[in-house]
Amino acid sequence: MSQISLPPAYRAIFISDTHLGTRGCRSEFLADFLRRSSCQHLFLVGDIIDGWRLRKSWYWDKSHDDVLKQIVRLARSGTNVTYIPGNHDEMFRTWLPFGLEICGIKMSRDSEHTTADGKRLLVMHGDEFDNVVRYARFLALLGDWAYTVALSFNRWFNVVRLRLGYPYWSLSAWLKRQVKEAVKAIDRFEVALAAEARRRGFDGVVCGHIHHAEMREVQGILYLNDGDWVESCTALVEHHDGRLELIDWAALNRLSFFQPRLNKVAATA
Ligand SMILES: [Mn+2]
Repeated sequence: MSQISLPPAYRAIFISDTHLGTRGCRSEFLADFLRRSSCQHLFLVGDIIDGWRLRKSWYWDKSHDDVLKQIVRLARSGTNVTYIPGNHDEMFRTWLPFGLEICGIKMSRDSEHTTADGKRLLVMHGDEFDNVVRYARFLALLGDWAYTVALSFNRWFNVVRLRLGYPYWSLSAWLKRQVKEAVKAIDRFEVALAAEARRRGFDGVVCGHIHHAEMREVQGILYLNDGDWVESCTALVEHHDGRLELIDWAALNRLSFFQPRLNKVAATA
């Protein structure tokens, strides 16, 4: 309770692509981040609750509840919370014309935010520009370890192919091509969002959707992607002087990304 009297740590926090309701969500880390963070403005930039999973395999545990409780707690303690539905929580989009507000959380198709130093930012999920991101984007995010695993797999894969009378097929060459295409797709996405921000007279754009945190200038427009809480644990924050920063919560806290379920750091309320 003593935390409530402290000034908020950040002016604004932007998170997206948490995919609550799926096993992939790093909900313990996210609940921990929200519990230990405070801000004047919290933007939930889409794909927060994964409604697609309602039709497939829904997964929900206490830590998913904790995330929602932390968001409601922030709203109750004076944080302006804006929820921008993405394509995985599009079920909320049909309700937007009614001016939906739940537990003090305002829902909006897109939004805007002006930083302390006067930068006007357009805030949107980004799936509106899906037509430019057709490639398997996860390939662009494959780390060295995945590549090493793929290469050793390739060796055995071709041993089997040879036995079955098929010619050699290079997985690594195929992967390299895919990665190149995925990188190009991400670039097209960034350019499309920057163009939209410029068209609407903004200095920058905050988005998510492609699970790839980034902060750079794209053709004179500030492109800010807050990343995700599935493949990484990233958030975009605005400091009180207007300075923007990407936070990697897992790296910051030296949390092991590969043993999240064993981590009990968020288990205490
Ligand atoms: Mn999305």
